[in-house]
Amino acid sequence: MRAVLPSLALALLLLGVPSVLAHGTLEAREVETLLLVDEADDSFYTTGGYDLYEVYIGEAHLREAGMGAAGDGFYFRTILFGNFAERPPGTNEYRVEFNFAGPDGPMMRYLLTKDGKTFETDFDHLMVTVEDNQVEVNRAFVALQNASLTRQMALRDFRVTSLVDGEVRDRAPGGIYVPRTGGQVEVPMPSEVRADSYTLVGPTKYVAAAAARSPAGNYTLTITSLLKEGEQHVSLATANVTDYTFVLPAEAGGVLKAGGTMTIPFTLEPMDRNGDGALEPFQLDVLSDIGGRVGFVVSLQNGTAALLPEGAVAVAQPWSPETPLQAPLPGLVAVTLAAVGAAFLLRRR
Ligand SMILES: [Ca+2]
Ligand SMILES: [Ca+2]
Repeated sequence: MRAVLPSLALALLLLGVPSVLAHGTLEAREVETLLLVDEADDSFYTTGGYDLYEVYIGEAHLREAGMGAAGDGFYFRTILFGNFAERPPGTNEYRVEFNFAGPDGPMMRYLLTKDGKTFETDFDHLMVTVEDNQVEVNRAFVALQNASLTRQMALRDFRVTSLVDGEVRDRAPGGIYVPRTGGQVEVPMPSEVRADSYTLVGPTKYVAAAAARSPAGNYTLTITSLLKEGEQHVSLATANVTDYTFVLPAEAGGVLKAGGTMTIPFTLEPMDRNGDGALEPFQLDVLSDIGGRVGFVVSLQNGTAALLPEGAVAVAQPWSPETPLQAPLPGLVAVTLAAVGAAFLLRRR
């Protein structure tokens, strides 16, 4: 049985509660989408729990989560109003649950505190700033791969719930709940869903990057900021460079102003170091310090080393230093397949 009190009842219930505590605010960021706007209510400072407010979603690459696509994910950013140090006597835990659904169904991640300073969570990464009367949740991060999600999938049904010792105190969307009623008494409060779905695009809203090779074999990487305001620091990262010689200038990267562009020259040559006649592709990431990533796979294209967009087929490709750079690759592949086929037939006999 769940009753809904009119706001007048709430006013009476909370009579005597000071409403002079100033709330911090969340500044919108251009790479993020506002999902929920929930009423901020000062009663939480005395009745306990975290008061839900605005909730944003954004996408970012976190190196801590992994190289390349393994480090891509989405995050919630929000601010929780409340002061654990002044919780009602006997209170042990403030907990916030983030519910959302992907194509395979509903998912939930939580964060909780038992001391108001440190947080336990099942988010892949959690960055919070704890202040006296609020907790800024800068990034509550979910790695896409860990959640069996990929780009182009839509997330929906965003709901956030604030609980005190397991009892609901605030919902977004939804009202607030009268303490010590077992979450049965909801007080309607303004609460809006601003976006009911969000389609994952990857951490692509920060920078764009394009690679080019001149006929003389000079390579350049052109990186452009996609931001309308603010600076970001750009750097490059590679993994598994075994079969290419890849040389960057000493100062590769740096600060990129809003809308700005930088060009990085580099040298890139095939080099079959282990002599197995194949070139192992490698991953090259253009990273921005605030979360952007553009991934490339360095591989052979028509016999020439090339930066291909991540996701392009990248398997070890046959190569030898004697191979003319313009040799048509399909021919090489056909020859190799024929050789493998012949060896297989010979073995069968
Ligand atoms: Ca609220
Ligand atoms: Ca609410």
